[in-house]
Amino acid sequence: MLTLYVAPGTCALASLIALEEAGAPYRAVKLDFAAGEQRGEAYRRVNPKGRVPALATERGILTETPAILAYVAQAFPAAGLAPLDDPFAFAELQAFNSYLCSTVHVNHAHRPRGSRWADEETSLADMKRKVPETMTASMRLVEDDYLKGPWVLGERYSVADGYLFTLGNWLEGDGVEVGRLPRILDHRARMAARPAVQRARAAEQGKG
Ligand SMILES: N[C@@H](CCC(=O)N[C@@H](CS)C(=O)NCC(=O)O)C(=O)O
Repeated sequence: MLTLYVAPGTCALASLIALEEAGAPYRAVKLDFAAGEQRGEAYRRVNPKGRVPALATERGILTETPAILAYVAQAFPAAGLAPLDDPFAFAELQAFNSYLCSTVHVNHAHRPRGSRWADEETSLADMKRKVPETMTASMRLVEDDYLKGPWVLGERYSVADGYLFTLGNWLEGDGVEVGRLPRILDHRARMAARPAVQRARAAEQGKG
């Protein structure tokens, strides 16, 4: 039995979607961010980074969304969530997920979590102001160059789709004009209709 540590509205949704799509046996443990539970002593023993997601497996704990997604795809190969038999296609999947993790997510974090990088109010305000521009630029790249359609990798659905859907849900809040990203919007609508995504959303709220 796997345990995934989550909080509502976070990037942990991507890992929940992967587990649901895989039909994996897991339980979700919801942290209370408002109470700072992610920084508490108990959770620091799970993930010293103080972040979600963290996946507890029988071999130990995994963190970082791209690693968790690759683990789920490989641990449950029958679900077909990654091109495991094709090194190039698997690397393309990893490149996409790494871009979301290292660039798109970090762009977004400059709005709610600017205090990771600066202390001055003016610096925080400046970082927030920049977010619509950086998020628009990174998602434009996804829209025009990386989302092959209908799924991220083309005809083949993969763990990258749940990750794009998860970060894509932040766009309106980040001041991105989503009407200019019709392919991402279409992808979002098709993802929202998937039963596994609906179950993941319920689990994210602690209703799974
Ligand atoms: N690179 C990590 C980022 C994890 C991360 O920043 N998670 C956020 C939620 S989206 C978090 O736990 N934030 C808690 C905090 O900053 O206190 C990943 O992709 O898994």
